Amino acid sequence: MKKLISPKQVARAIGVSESTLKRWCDRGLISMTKTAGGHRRMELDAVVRFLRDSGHEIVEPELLGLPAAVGQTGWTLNRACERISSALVAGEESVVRQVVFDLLLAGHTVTAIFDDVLAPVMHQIGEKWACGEAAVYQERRACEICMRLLHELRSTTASIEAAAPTAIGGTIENDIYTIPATMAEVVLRSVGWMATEIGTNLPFDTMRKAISETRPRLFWLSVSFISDEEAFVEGINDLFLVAHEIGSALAIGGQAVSESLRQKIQYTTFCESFRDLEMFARSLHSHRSRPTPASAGKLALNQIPRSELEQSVEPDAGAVE
Ligand code: B12
Repeated sequence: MKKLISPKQVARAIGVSESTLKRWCDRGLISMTKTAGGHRRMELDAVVRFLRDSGHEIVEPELLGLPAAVGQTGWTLNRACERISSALVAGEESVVRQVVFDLLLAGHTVTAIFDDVLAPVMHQIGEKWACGEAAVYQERRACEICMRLLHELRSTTASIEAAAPTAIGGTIENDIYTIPATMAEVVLRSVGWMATEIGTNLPFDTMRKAISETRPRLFWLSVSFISDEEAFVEGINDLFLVAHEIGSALAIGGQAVSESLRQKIQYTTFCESFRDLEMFARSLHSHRSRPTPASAGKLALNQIPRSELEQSVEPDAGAVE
């Protein structure tokens, strides 16, 4: 269930009056829904998009459930990698969340954050572990913090439309890498797909059954560890046949699939990065990203004279929501 936020909370979080915030909602500048009682409510994703597109500052991020320091620092991607890498090894979870939400507010997509920040950072942590600079518990704690962040980003993506194309996915038998498999789910949800991860360490027969029974438009497979290459090649090719029959596209990615292995397997697309997956998903289903109200022909926020933006409206009868 998506967490909904009231105009009062958002208004305080971004330092404007509640009536101004309500007027922006009514002008469609911030996507909102209304409760049965007619009260306005917003999703965090809509508020993040409004802040990103309007450049409006955030003064009390905690009111939106975000770390207190969000919105105060601009990051180059390199600086963000350095800060997240040291914070992950040190177990500073709120710092990791803060930098990632700063990047989202600065306009970076989850796909770019995964490819250009979190993946390189996890590689660095692998090197620190391999050369003894990071202990096993620090690597594992970093993985847990990363997984909680991915679930938070999953719950922050906009609600998926009922008619959205479906996708399911996971990892093969003996592959317990949840991070890249969950990143694929969040990337697909961020471009409007009803994507559901069905788990890790999945035997091929149950993946074939999942495709036959749920008939997804897309099946993704994250391959970070292969225990038996021969069984892998046979399993993937059987899976592709079933997917093809059903009309499901098979997208594969992962560092364990070497060039020579790729020659032996069938798939619809092989993705070197999550950008590849996002582009493939968009090509399959041109997700008309929910127009930011500004871009929907309504006046762009920065085109509305500040005086007009600040004009207050009559609060609703029985106003405070
Ligand atoms: C975290 C980690 C683990 C964690 C995983 C935690 C989790 N919940 O996911 C745990 C502790 C489970 C683990 C276990 C092992 N690990 Co490990 N692990 C890592 C580490 C540090 C980071 C991996 C990661 O999350 N990367 C982040 C992802 C997003 O990046 P990526 O995989 O490069 O993905 C990019 C692309 O490939 C692509 N992509 C990847 N997957 C997908 C999927 C789709 C659908 C798409 C579209 C794209 C895509 O997009 C990504 C971004 O650009 C790596 C170091 C490294 N260099 O990667 C070692 C590493 C991969 N592990 C290694 C090893 C050896 C192991 C073990 C075998 C150790 C052991 N003896 O037990 C086990 C195997 C476990 C198993 N059976 O699955 C070695 C692999 C060496 C090799 N080449 O084979 C590495 C390289 C460490 C090292 N330096 O030696 N590991």
